[in-house]
Amino acid sequence: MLGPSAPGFWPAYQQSPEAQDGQPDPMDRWSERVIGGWARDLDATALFPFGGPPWLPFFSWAQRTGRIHASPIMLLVHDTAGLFVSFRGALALREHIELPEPPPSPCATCADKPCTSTCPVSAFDGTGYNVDACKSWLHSTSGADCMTSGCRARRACPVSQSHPRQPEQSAYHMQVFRGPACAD
Ligand code: B12
Repeated sequence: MLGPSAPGFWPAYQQSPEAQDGQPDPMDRWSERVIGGWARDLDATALFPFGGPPWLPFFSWAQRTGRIHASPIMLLVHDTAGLFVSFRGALALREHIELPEPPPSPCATCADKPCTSTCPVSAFDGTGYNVDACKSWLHSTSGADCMTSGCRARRACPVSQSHPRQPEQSAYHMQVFRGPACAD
């Protein structure tokens, strides 16, 4: 499973033709070109988290790596990227590769679990995700902080805080997720 490596990913992506051509879905097209090229070189099959429905089960696959876990707010959490873990694609290889023993979930030793209490509209209750409440907030003036710096619950994760993800990268994804602002 392949995800962006911070902080180098965002500036490198910005130099790509897809980021500059003004056409729709630049990052998904970047992923298809780059990961598709690796797949050809490795005689592997490229798989992508977008392009659905139906969606390929990236959430379940991520948990099966052993290195990514369900957090208390049911977003995925990684030992070094924290709640900022995400995927641009995956490679289905023909051969089995040995991997080192995965570390435990960082949430197991996280006493305060700030992700559970930081969302300004309590969109995560531990069992589901209130998408309407989140999007309404993002469309309001008060939601500017989440829009420009990224989801506050994901940022609150102590592991995310030491992960050098660029705010511009979060802003891009929040914009895609929220959609255009109302015209009034
Ligand atoms: C649809 C979707 C959404 C929808 C709906 C989400 C919802 N209602 O919960 C919307 C558009 C709202 C959404 C939003 C976001 N998403 Co989203 N989304 C997806 C997508 C494309 C499909 C999910 C799906 O339905 N898969 C199909 C099902 C069958 O497969 P599965 O996911 O493996 O299914 C299993 C899990 O869902 C699991 N499961 C379900 N509930 C629970 C509960 C528990 C407790 C557990 C353990 C498991 C579990 O059980 C299922 C069966 O095995 C995935 C990518 C993908 N291909 O999976 C990204 C994905 C899950 N999203 C992701 C991201 C980054 C986001 C956003 C943060 C985007 C952003 N702003 O940057 C936002 C969240 C809002 C925020 N606070 O910022 C990341 C995960 C990041 C993370 N750390 O968890 C993914 C993997 C995409 C990626 N490219 O990396 N998303």
